[in-house]
Amino acid sequence: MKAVHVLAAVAALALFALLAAPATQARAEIVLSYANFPPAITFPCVQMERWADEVETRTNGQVTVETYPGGTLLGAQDMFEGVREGQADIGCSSMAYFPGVFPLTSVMEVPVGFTSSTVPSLVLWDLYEEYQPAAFADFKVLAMFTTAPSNLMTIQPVRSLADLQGMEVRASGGASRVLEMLGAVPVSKPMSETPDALQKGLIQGLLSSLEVLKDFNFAETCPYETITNFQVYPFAVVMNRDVWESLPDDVKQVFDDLAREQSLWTGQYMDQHVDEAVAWSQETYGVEVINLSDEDMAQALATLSPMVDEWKVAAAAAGLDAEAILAKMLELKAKYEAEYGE
Ligand code: DTR
Repeated sequence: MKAVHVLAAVAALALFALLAAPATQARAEIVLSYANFPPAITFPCVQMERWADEVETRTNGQVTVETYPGGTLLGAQDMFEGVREGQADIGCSSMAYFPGVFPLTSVMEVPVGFTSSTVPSLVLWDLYEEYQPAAFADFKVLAMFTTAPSNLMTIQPVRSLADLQGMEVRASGGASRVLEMLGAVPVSKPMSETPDALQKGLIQGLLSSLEVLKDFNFAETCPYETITNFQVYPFAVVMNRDVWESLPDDVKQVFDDLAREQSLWTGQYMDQHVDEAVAWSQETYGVEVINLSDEDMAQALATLSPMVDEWKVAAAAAGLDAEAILAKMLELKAKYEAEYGE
């Protein structure tokens, strides 16, 4: 009889546990897809994984983020359209790959002498918050950040602006314009096609932030790195507006609280990763880091200064107060350079 009682008690407990389980999971789980275009080890995907982890932790597992690196869900060029149409809930791309589409944030593509990723990432985020650019009206923006400034990675050394004349160098967007104005021959390609172009001898180098020396192993083919600190590439992480509207308020709050923090985190991650990638390239391949003379740097910036006016004309044509936006960007640049000791 006793054993029967125990059995009955166990069965009752089991039934209770079964019935109770759904009640403790009453908060429906939210699963969000997040598309990204470059390989998983590159910085846009590293920041994506960090955001996904933070969201899962801060929502106590209520939100799960399924990440799709390497263009497995959407490529760089399809990103904004794909998120707008709901092919992915969230996506990350660079506005520099869409000339003319993002007239306000393209102010970040004017070479004004940023020396890090941290400062322009914060500047971009503040500009976004202050001006709420129309180009993002269809989205919920979850973060914005930039690359570190662009530098030359070349097969032959570029020790002066003269060495750059006629050299075929890969870039994209505003960076291609920079090369053209300085007398090089820009070859516009997405980052993913660059390794092949280098191998085939189609280009003699590239212009980008230096962390790619390690992440794409460009240090092996490009032993000369010339510091130019040209323009940065602005990036945005956007969410489908309808999906955003469907989220509960506490989840929305988590995303909002994370936005500026994530932008700053990405800038700081990139800065330390650039340093690490350069050190790794020196140790692994003995690459040489070259600084241009002060005269050449001054001449380069003077040659590139019409890019400021080109941006102003394009921004004004898009109905923006170009002078005010540019002034605000420079004011924020000075503020954050002081704050972060640059
Ligand atoms: N420099 C831009 C953007 C960029 C910099 N690092 C990476 C890594 C992966 C993808 C893009 C980028 C470019 O050259 O495309």
